[in-house]
Amino acid sequence: MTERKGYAGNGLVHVKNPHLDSMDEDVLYHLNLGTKTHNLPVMFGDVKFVCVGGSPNRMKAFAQFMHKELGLEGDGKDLKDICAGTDRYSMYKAGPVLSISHGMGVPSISIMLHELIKLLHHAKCRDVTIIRIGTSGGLGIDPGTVVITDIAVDSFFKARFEQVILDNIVVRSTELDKDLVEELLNCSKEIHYFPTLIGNTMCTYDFYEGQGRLDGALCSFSNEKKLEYLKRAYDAGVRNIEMESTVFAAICGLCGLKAAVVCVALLNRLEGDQIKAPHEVLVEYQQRPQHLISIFIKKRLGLY
Ligand code: R2B
Ligand code: URA
Repeated sequence: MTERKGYAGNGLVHVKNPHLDSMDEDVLYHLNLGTKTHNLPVMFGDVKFVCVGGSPNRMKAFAQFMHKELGLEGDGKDLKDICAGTDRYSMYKAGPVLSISHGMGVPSISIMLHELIKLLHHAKCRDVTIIRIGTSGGLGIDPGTVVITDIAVDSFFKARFEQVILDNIVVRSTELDKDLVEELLNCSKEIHYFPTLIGNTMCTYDFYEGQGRLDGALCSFSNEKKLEYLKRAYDAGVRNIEMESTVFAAICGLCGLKAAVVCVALLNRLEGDQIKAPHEVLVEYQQRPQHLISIFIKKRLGLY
């Protein structure tokens, strides 16, 4: 069974859970927020852009960067972690931009997205665009290249995400917003110091064996088999590999959120497995998707 995408004609987030209405309180446990303990509409009602990424420090840096770019009052340096009461995720707000970490892998981002989307629903947010800004392994592309995901695919190069619900497998579409992809590519034309391209992104359940690496604690395949698989992925249009895009696309799509995935490639997987670039180089690479998204947000707000 394939589920249908959400339709949010009024711009509101579409939660598809009949049980929520009968709950007198909703505790967003992993975010340390709740409908009785916090005034979510006041705290978050003006959010229009949600940016998510794996690392808490990177998402703090992004919020500080956006604070400056949007010319907001005060020192962006003292932005507070809204989820400070938990060390599962961190969350920062800079005007209409919410910046949240999601940890590594499908289960981690999935928990965060359930609670984030309920938060946007309780806060009555409208017309929210959500973007994952992350890192990835490139396929046949230079390290430092930024990939805007066209289609998020699984390890079989299929545009699907399989969610086990009770003891059923439910197949969900991983379609992303095509217009958003073009809008982001247009924004990338303003930036000349790194290449940006559109390609398919493969999402895996593991960094080592799951991404065909030879350098994990376990490996049962040869270099030839690895390269044969990665080349087939390349021929299927895959240009980068990461660990969250399919579930991100599936959940956001079902809830009527316009979503995009923008990841920088830290290495070219056809040339190796280990990430050996110096720390400063990796830090600069990770700022590239942030730079692109800042132009996108400023253009949307009429500030660019
Ligand atoms: C990219 O980087 C992480 C693994 O190093 C993972 O979260 C991902 O998708
Ligand atoms: N993140 C991944 O998931 N894979 C890589 O190779 C690099 C970053």
